[in-house]
Amino acid sequence: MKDILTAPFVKEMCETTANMYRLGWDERNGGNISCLLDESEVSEYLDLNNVIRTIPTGFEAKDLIGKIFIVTGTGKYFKNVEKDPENNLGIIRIAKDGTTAELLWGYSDGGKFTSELPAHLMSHMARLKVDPENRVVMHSHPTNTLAMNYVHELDEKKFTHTLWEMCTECIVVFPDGVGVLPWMLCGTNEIGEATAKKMENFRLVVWGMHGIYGAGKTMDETFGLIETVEKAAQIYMLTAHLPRVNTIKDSEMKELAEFFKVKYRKDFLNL
Ligand code: 2HA
Ligand code: ZN
Repeated sequence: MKDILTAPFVKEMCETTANMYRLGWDERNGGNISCLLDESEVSEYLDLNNVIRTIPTGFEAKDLIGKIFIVTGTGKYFKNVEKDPENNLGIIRIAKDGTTAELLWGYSDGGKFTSELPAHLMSHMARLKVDPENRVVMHSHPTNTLAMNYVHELDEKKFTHTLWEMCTECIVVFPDGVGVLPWMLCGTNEIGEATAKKMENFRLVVWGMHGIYGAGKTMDETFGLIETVEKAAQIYMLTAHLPRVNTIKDSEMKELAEFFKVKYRKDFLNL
């Protein structure tokens, strides 16, 4: 068996959490990531018959039975993942009953997966139906995105439209737009279900006055989606209180989307 700390999926979790922390998106224990792994890639590093312990997930994930995920731990700080991956991360497999997680590695101080596991697993199920290659779900508290929640209407058409206007490439990077949920209690199955419902149509979902969820095929793609929203939100926060002299017009956004051949939410433009 190879050393799990050298596995690309462990390294990628370390690098991504460190980047998110350095960007100021994930204070204290804020944020969480889950990534779907192939049995074949994990079996190079772990004996898949060796279940360390089982942990109830609190909900049923029938579509994910047997699937393996690497997931950040509850109460753990993104700041610390790189220093001690085995304590701050875990690799779990959804057991045959669909409601139990089998711990294969990690959470070494007796801990468990993020409290947002329902939102993650439900989002994985929703995204896999739309895109069988989806592997990553990421939650974060990016500063400007969050700030924008307090001064901008939480309407997904208006919110998306404003973001699209803030950087030329936004409509190309997230042509499917941004879904928006009102403030809801986090850590519950209810917010998980609401997020997953939005994930049927969006790869990005804002949790009102809390943060954002992103989903994608790879860590880079998912990080890049959130990063682009955060950049647009930053431009908005830098300019919202100033007179707007110039803007990207809806006809220009249409031109961009057509030139780059992306399938965009036409109903989010006013043409
Ligand atoms: O994991 O961000 O939403 C901590 C959180 C909960
Ligand atoms: Zn959060």
